[in-house]
Amino acid sequence: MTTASRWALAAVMLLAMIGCEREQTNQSGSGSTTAPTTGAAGVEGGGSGTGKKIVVGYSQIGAESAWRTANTESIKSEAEKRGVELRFADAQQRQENQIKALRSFLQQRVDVIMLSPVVETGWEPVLREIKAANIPVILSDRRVATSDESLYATFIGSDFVEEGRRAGKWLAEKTKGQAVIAELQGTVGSAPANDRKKGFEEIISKHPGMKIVKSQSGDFTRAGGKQVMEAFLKSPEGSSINAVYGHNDDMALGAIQAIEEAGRKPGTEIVIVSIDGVREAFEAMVAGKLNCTVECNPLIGPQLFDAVEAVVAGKTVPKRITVEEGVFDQSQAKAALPNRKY
Ligand code: GYE
Repeated sequence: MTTASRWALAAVMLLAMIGCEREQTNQSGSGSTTAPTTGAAGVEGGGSGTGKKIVVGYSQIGAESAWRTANTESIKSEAEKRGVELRFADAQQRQENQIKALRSFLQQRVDVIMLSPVVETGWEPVLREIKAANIPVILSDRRVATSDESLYATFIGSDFVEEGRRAGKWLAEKTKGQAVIAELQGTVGSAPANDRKKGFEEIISKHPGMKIVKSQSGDFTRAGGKQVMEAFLKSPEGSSINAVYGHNDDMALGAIQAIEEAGRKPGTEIVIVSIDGVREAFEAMVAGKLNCTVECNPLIGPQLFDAVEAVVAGKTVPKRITVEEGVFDQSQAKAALPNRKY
């Protein structure tokens, strides 16, 4: 063997060793703290077992809220950690963009398609096309309305009806069942807007002294929440409103601005409860402007990629995987703030 070829051989061996080490790191690093393990044994370093990289096409809703930003970050970083190739498409909150992205992933013959559907209905035709091509679909965060469960492998996300109930229960207790409520709804037709309304109404219907006098969509954005709240306050019912229910924190934070600009006091004169538990909501609670946030955890990257690896390995995964969450009010905000991860 010549000196040159000896060097070449040594280099190849060194690269192989580094490769092995990286695979081990990937494997040990892939365990999540919260994920119920769907199991991904036999999957090497994020590969499909044949050493081939898993390719995932992911259609994300957009970047409408702090929750969404944290969700995207969790998914991107988990893909990177596991050595999965993630083809990411931001739909800017439009279903037509999502359908285009899904058809493009289909053409690219990705291994798995992941979808966070902006609204609930209208997905069946494209999901059938994907099923016909034998590409597994994982629903992330929001569900689709379909009676055909074979159109997706699993749905990983929160129980939005329960979140709505939690917000309702907290408000009923806080106001002793007496509240004139303005509701800021999420995106029209989306699962979290539909379900959070339903769960909340289920609770307040038991309290004759609690009434929703205004209800409109702020599209889950801060600007939307501010604009809608401004209009609410100027309406004939405006002066009687003494509670706000925001389907997410961003809209509640926008509403807080509108309330302050109208010369009223958020957190005292008007009690505010919202959903998500983003860092800024905790800051607003510490400042006394927001009263309560119901947690909805966006950090589901580890659970999603456990499922991705499992379906690629041919395993069956549960049709529904939920995320564990809590409720935080002002009295807990200061202590909880340093530990908030999103
Ligand atoms: O609450 C909101 C986001 O689907 C759970 O979407 C998600 C919701 C979240 O825009 O902030």
